[in-house]
Amino acid sequence: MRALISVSDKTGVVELAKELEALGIELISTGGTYKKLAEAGVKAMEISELTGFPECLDGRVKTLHPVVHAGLLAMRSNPEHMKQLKELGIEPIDLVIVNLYPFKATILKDGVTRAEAVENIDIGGPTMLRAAAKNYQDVAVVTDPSDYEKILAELKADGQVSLDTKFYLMQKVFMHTSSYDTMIADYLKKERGDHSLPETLTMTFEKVEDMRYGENPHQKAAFYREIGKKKGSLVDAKQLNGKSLSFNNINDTNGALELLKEFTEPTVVACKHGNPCGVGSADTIEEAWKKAFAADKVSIYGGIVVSNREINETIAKDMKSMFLEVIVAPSYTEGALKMLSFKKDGSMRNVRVLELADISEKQPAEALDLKKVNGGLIVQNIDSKLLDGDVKVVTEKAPTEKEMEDLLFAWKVVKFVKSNGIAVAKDLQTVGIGPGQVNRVWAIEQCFEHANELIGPDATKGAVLASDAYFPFADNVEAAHKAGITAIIQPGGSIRDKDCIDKCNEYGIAMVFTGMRHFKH
Ligand code: 93A
Repeated sequence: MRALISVSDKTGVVELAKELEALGIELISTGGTYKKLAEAGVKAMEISELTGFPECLDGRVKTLHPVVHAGLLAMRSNPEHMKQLKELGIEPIDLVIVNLYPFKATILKDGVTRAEAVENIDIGGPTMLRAAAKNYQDVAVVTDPSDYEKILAELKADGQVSLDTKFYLMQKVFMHTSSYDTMIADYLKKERGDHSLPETLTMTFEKVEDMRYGENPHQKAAFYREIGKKKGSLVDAKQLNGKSLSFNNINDTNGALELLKEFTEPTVVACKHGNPCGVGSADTIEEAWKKAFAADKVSIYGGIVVSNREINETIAKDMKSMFLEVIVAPSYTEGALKMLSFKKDGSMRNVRVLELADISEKQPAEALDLKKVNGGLIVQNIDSKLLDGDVKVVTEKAPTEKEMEDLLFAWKVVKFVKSNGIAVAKDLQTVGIGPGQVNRVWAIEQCFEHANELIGPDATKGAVLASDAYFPFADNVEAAHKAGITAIIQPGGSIRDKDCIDKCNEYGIAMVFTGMRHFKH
């Protein structure tokens, strides 16, 4: 039996080779691998000895030789193949242990050049892998060091690798080479600055971990990370305390973070079921936290809280008294982290505490938003804009400076509320959020009901209202007036805009149009 070993990731290769040698398997290996084995006292044949040809072009040509490939591709059950091998003086290769040049690690390195990346495109490795995998009935081909033990156990027990295992290894090869090539294609697309939606969507994701379950306990789930450099992503957050994030935690926290990125001033966002439930901005983060909490003291229970400034002990003291699922901030004071992580008796708290240093870094506008539908995928660019130029005052009355500040605050919030979405705000604090309603007036009414119930009967007096899409009818203005709303921000563009403007003028409400819609589903 002959084995060819050529690996970039040399984890466990010496131990494996020693065992193979002990089993009487003849070893052949390439430059670096050969050196490593020789240093460990394992006897192997250099690939150049097998091919009768030196490794050349800085290692670009090592195993690309008919002696190797005929040895891998000859079908043992085909007498003609075996006859030809004999005539050509080629011996079959039965076992291939190959892993590829570290293309991923190379492109993730800071300051990597294109030349360096291209040099790390493996040619000979995938060629061997594909050849060996195609001939899977006769050749066992191992790409993953975590499979070494499995094949060794079979070789020791039966003197061969089972057909079942070889079939499994074959499938693994094509998963490996296809994701390797996808990674290259994806890298090159970015290198060219090509942000088009291609005929075939090439993106590579790798598993971070299996999750306990998905959206519900009976759904299987895993978390995958997109390969490539990212900024401000939850995927790269450092978890300082608590259990690993659940499927819903990740979804909700991601939503809360994307909303938080709209703000540069100290801001806290509380989120539940993918919708913000309380948002506050202020001069200090303590004030912002107080506002986000005061906005809805009920829904925050079991919620997610994200802050764009350091969390200190004053805030942590409040937070530890409530049940929160996840907290994310750029940093924590030592005392705050202690309070959030441990109970009085020294036992661990359950809340997941995450640190994300570049929490305010936005995704590039060309980033993709993907949604799986049954049988397909709908793909769009992320909704990266907030406004398209200045807002336009459409009523006789213009908003005051303070109203304008609140209008823009509410507009930022409503962008991240599920449609039909309404956000009502006062003094840079949400006082009512109406998410996911099938008609707009219900979303508005829900806001007012919640505001009155959660904050008090006057919560919406003097507040402003933001709508993620235009008002189809003037009944929305009617409802806003009844609740005491003094200014409205909405995209405009309805055939009944005039009715709405007239109604605002009648009630002395200021209204501005953004000309931009922010549906979110
Ligand atoms: O440069 S290559 O594309 N040309 C080859 O002929 C070739 N043969 C094996 N890369 C090639 N390999 C790769 O070399 C393997 O896939 C493996 O990743 C690496 C091992 O090289 P070494 O043993 O010299 O460290």
